[in-house]
Amino acid sequence: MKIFYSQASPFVRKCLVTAHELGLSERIEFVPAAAHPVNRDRSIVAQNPLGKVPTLIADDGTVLYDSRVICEYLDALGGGKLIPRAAPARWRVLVEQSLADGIMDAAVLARYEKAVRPEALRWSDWLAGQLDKVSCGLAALERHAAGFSDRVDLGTIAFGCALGYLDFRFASLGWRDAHPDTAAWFARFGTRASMVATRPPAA
Ligand SMILES: N[C@@H](CCC(=O)N[C@@H](CS)C(=O)NCC(=O)O)C(=O)O
Repeated sequence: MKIFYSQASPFVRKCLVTAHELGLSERIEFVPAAAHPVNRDRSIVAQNPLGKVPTLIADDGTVLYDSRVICEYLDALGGGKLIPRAAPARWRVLVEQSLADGIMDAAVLARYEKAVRPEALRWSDWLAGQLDKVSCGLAALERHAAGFSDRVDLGTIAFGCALGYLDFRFASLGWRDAHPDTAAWFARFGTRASMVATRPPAA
């Protein structure tokens, strides 16, 4: 299978960590792509009209997006170890993924606001609103992190990728200061081979 990817994307990283944890990473071929909300990469658009990464082409040609669908596909292929089948664990893990994805969405939009939008068009309240989503998301994560123990599933993988993206693009937020349980958990989780192998490039 092939994945349209960017090393900087936390959503791509979520899929790649998932693949690593399932022993599937060797089966994935990387297609470098330049996903951009304005200068849209037509090579991605040809497969996924949204033009976003990650986009996965399965071996039978099926095109899969977005990252949630790709992770579910990989989990099915790899034996279903990362998304529990039964309630309540299933819903807990899927909501955790939603929270982590929401932190990533807000952080990516904040990044675009700072790095893509022309300075004259920037709106500081809008940026503050995105960063407040990140902050509220981190507060929710902090309430649960002490209970994660050594869990490895789509919920914890997604949180790991969200925190890794904050370190990559928003180190100045200093999120660890007010979130000690999350920081302690991430210090362990971030050393997993799957996380080390998929680290974003130096900011
Ligand atoms: N909901 C999507 C979000 C993916 C996403 O936002 N990817 C960014 C890169 S981190 C992208 O492709 N941006 C290009 C664009 O917004 O057009 C997913 O879970 O895969």
